[in-house]
Amino acid sequence: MAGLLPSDALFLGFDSSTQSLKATVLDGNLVIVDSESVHFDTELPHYRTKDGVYRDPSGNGRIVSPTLMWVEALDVLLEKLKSKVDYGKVVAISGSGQQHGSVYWNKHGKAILTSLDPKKPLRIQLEDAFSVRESPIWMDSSTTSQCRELEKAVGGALELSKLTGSRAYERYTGPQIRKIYQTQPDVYNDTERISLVSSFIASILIGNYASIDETDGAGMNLMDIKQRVWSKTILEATAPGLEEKLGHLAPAHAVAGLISSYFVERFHFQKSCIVIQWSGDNPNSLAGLTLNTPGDLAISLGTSDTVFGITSEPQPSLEGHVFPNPVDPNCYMVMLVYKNGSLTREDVRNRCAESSWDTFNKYLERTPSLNGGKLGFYYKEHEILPPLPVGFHRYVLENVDSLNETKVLEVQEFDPPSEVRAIIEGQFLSMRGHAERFGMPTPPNRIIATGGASKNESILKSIASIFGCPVYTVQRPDSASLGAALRAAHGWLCNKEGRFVPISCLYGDKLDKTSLSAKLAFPAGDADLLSKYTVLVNKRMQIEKNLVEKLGRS
Ligand code: ADP
Ligand code: XUL
Repeated sequence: MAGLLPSDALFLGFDSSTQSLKATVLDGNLVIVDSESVHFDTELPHYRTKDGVYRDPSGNGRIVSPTLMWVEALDVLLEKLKSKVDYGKVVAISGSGQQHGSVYWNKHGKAILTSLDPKKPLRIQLEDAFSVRESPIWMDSSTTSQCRELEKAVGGALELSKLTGSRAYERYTGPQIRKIYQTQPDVYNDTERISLVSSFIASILIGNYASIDETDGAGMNLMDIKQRVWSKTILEATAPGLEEKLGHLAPAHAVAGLISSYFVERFHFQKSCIVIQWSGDNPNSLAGLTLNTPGDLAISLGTSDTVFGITSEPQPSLEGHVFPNPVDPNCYMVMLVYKNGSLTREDVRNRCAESSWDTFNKYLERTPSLNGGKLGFYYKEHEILPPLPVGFHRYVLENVDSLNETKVLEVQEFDPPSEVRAIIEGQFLSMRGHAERFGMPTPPNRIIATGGASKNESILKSIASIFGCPVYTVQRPDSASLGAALRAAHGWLCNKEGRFVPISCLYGDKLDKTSLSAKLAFPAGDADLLSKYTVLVNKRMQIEKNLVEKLGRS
């Protein structure tokens, strides 16, 4: 683009997410030339995961994934892609990892990484490289006591949020590390290095430990978000000798290293191919959606649902998260995260809509907006926002159309079509309520929808009505691997120029000619309906507050 990228070069972006490993390949004009994926449950069935994870049956909130499964997925994906993509043309690689998940290398980790044998698959060679074989992931909620300890160490939850960008969350890596240190001190002591999912796969690609990038590093409760360095106070409160195990932080656009000879010899990558720092899936989606206007929001509907935008003046608070922006050092990313996203929608689809998205959508279209006052809260997993345990709560609000005093009745069940509308309206009313409370723009100028469920037009239409703004989509729902490929190109350019270059230089005014451009999917909904939803948002937030007071984690 604008001659800044070589026209015959390729840029490879990965996304190691909860349910699959995906890849997107961009050419020098930022046009997608190929994509591929490996679905964990179905393509690697010997790990016996469900949705890519193991849930502890005792209900203690422990959720992990087998670390080796991610390694084997890389073996399989590179084999699948090699007949379609000339790896010799790839000049830069980057990737996304599900945020917060952590990998624990044992004392042999570095030696194994630096001596990989190109004749053998990665899985066989990395089998004995880890001190913890099951990586805690973002869905875990088993570290509530460690969260409170870390908050106490810096003077409270708000103080921790001001320092690191978030109060302590169970899934964040700091509390996870502390739990391992407290419950398995030998395992902690045997750990040479701790990686995030993002820096873990970057490490395999460079054949050495890769740094954690400053953006994904903000999802650990360990990094001073203003200075972008580890906070010594919190490291000490987490576990002894932690700084050495974490290594240095690096900016997202930096080069992690040259690709290792393993990939040059086994897959014929060129020796000069560089690996750009990997980052979190949400930050890379922000890059892939080219989100650069403070009034715009993105909604990602993957295994988790997230809402994010940008700001130059972040106000870290008791809700939501602040991360450095991976493509703009002067700006931050703000985000809300829900654990009950696609898998909880699938549960309703399977129970009430014959396990079919078509039937699900038919029910959504057939039921009236506002659902005749039927309002639902569906937590199939312990929720992050609000911090409520597993459980379903259904209410009927009388006179929901009249905006007057309404009576709220709790009920046990809804008819199937109403249940479908209740989960969709419930999820997006909650997003709107919390986004407003977190200071995100209302209504946004526009919403860009991404993630697996963003291909569902009936869901997009509900978003446009509830938020009162137009909804856009991009060419493919996988913005995290697309964003990673774009960041590979960005990092390549910064490296070539020897300085940070604004990412917009890659596409200039020709965004429409690339695979990054967004298209209008639905215009803003009706204004009268929007004002009714505004009333409903407030009522929902009141009911939610009562639920949190009664049942919430503290
Ligand atoms: P992740 O990257 O977090 O693993 P994805 O973004 O790949 O997840 O999204 C996967 C989810 O997309 C599936 O769990 C599925 O429920 C959802 N999905 C796929 N197609 C549809 C559809 N037509 N309508 C609603 N949801 C869908
Ligand atoms: C973000 C989060 C999830 C994961 C999903 O804070 O926990 O969105 O990144 O992969």
